[in-house]
Amino acid sequence: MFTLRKLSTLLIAASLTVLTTVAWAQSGQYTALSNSNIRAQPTTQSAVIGGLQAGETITVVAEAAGGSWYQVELLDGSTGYIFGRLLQPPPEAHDMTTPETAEPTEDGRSPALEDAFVYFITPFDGDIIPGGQVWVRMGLRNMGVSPAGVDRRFTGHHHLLINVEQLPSMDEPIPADDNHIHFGRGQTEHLMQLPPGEHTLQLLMGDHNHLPHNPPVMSKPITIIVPES
Ligand SMILES: [Cu+2]
Repeated sequence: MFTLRKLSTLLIAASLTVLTTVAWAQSGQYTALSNSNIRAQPTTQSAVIGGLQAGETITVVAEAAGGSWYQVELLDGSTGYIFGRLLQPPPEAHDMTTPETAEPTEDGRSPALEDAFVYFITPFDGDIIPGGQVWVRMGLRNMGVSPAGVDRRFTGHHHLLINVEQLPSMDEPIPADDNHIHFGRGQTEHLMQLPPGEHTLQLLMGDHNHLPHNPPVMSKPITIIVPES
């Protein structure tokens, strides 16, 4: 009995250590990706004790339920829980001792951090969109958005590639036409109308000169379907 009891104590101690570490590594100001309920416990059966609107931020203090929920701090100092996929983590803090302007890499392209990535918040891959009106909402992690013409390190602006079979050259400015849409003012949302059929969408970041970064920051292509009405 002694060994079993000792073992379980050790296991509990070990898992507590892991939980604490994970919580610290990921705590910070998170942003709600959509309107979200705050619950008393980390389960959808639990009472709703508050809410967040899309775009609002909240302090995450720990992970819960194996990482699928976050424990958040409310204004009155109490805590509640939000389902993890509803929250976007804060951009990582990076070393700011180097110059703000990007040192171009040897080929003249702006550097990007290896862990930078761009993704579709909407639509989802495989979405069927009756009527063809598509809200494209563009997400970006570990780099920032700057308008075209603004040379600031680890930033760029979004480009939406629509039905592009062959990716543009990574050594030249991204083309501007009906299939390559630039968001040079730093937009992160775009409403567009697509005809019936299957469409491929992909996101590609470009720097102040519309050049892809090194390494390029691009999303996986997704496919959406607009049914014949
Ligand atoms: Cu551009």
